[in-house]
Amino acid sequence: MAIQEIYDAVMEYDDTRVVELINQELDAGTDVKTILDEGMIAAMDMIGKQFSGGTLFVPEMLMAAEAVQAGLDVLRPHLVGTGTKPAGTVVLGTVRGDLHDIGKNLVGLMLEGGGFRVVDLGVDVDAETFITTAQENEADIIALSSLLTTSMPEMEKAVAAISEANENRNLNIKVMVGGPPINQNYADKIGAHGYGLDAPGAVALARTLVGD
Ligand code: B1M
Repeated sequence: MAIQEIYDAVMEYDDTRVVELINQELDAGTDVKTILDEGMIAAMDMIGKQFSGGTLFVPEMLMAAEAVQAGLDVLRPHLVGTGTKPAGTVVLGTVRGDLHDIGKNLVGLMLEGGGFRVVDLGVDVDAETFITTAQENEADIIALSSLLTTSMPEMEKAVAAISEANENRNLNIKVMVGGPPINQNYADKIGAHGYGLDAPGAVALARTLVGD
């Protein structure tokens, strides 16, 4: 059996098969990161390319995303540690106007696996909800994800609102940002405290931001 079969099952939108194959790979001792990178993320990349090329459309993208989500649910216990005291609390979400959540969920899983307590607000989240949730949970970090060039301005607005809240409400919340259209330059430009290229990068960054 090969990781290729997981890739193929995502490409065929077969969530039952994805779950079955992942369980088999886990039983065989395959590394979780290999399953993620070479099976599921590689398939989502291909789906994106086909969408860009006009050979595949939104319903198919959604079905592939559902297959990946089903796989992530199986991997969750293997990514999440049993940690005692959390390394810090992160309020996580995809910014307003953006409904993509697979990468954000992956970041959340890896943060949990890295010992952080994660409060996941889901998708299409406005700046004030991020701030009030962070206040209520005494969070150290707000983590913003954006997949669309059209939702990047919402990220900028959220970072500005968090920065204002830090000043006016006497808070000390760090902001980290990520997602495919985001890069270090953009993070610097909008005044974020850090940029995570991918889920492991987000964990390393979160550790730095809480001073670990
Ligand atoms: Co959409 N979509 N989509 N989509 N979609 C993209 C993003 C797109 C690049 C496809 C394309 O054109 N090739 C394109 C955006 C173009 C752009 O703006 N530049 C696009 C578009 C246009 C759209 C719609 C507008 C399509 C339409 O309706 N005409 C629409 C928008 C809806 C909305 O949000 N308002 C739309 C809808 C959808 C679906 C609902 C069908 C579905 C989402 C389902 C879901 O998420 N539950 C979907 C999908 C699946 C995709 C692609 C194919 C896959 C995204 C994904 O999950 N990747 C995507 C093309 C692609 O990326 N290849 C595409 C896998 C995931 C693991 O990677 O999200 O990059 P990623 O996350 C990574 C890193 O970026 C990083 O870590 C993650 C793991 O390593 N990361 C962070 C992410 N957030 C982070 C935060 C951090 C740190 C790191 O710190 C806080």
